[in-house]
Amino acid sequence: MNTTEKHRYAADLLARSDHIVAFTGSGISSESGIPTFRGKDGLWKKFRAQDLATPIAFSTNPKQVWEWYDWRRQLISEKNLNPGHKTLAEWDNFFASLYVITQNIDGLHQKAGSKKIIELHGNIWKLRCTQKGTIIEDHTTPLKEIPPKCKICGALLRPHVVWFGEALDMALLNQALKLSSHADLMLVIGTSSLVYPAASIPMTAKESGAKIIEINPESTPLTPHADISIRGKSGDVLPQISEILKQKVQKNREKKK
Ligand code: BJW
Repeated sequence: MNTTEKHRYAADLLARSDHIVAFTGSGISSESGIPTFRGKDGLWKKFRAQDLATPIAFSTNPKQVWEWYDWRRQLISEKNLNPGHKTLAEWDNFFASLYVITQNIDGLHQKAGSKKIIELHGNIWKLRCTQKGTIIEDHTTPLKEIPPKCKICGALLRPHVVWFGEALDMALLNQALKLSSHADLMLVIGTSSLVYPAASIPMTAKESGAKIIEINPESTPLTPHADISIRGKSGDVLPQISEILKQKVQKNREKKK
């Protein structure tokens, strides 16, 4: 199949599916200028995950961890949505049951207007009290105090994100697995499919009978299992598929006249 045929097939599958899940990773935000984790210019090429994204790193040096998150919050706040985020949000109008399950913490799917979103790894705009677990939303950049403290009890606040070695929120993970096992179609967009348990979600969908469309400039461990693997940037590919989809809808309407 050439690229155009793959786009047409993807649009066909979308048009035929009742339960669609878009499973996204940092690649969907890379065209907004937000670095991925593992690519050539990825965060883990410049920073050591064990110093910044583990509970031990935070308990050893909360200031260092918070300085890194404060820098990332500023970076994200300066970036704009890209056509990938916008297309998924627009698809809410076509597909009543479309869910976005994201590993991203940048909040850009919400900003684009997607309505049904599961954030598996948390959200960088939320801070959590290390004593009481209270979650507050705070979009201030830069933060006024590093490390920030809870206004209610004075304890240290931490980023409301999931670090290595930490369990994901079981309720969210179970909801994601349930949606995946009921999906007819899963689009896997901009993830290296390396980080577990999130990486098991597309395989759960596949084993339950869903078709898998992978959109990624690079191959991943999921590629051999995908029904369609589209090598390209999500900000290019998603709008192209959407255009074919709109033409289909228009043709169907004209036929019915
Ligand atoms: C584009 C593009 C464009 C670029 N368009 N695409 C073996 C089996 C199972 C688990 C493990 C295991 N070994 C170790 C583990 C544990 C570990 C893990 O999976 N490690 C692997 C690295 C091996 N997992 C965990 O620790 C998890 N917790 C856990 O297992 O708990 C167990 C437990 C149970 C009970 C009690 C206690 C514990 C937690 C994982 C948390 C991950 N956290 C991070 C940081 C989040 C916060 C933050 O951002 O600061 O989440 S790490 C980072 O990786 C981030 C991401 O969400 C996640 C996935 O990365 P993603 O999004 O896929 O990015 P990249 O960079 O990897 O890929 C980008 C892709 O985009 C590439 O493919 C590009 O080609 C593509 N791309 N431009 C489309 N324009």
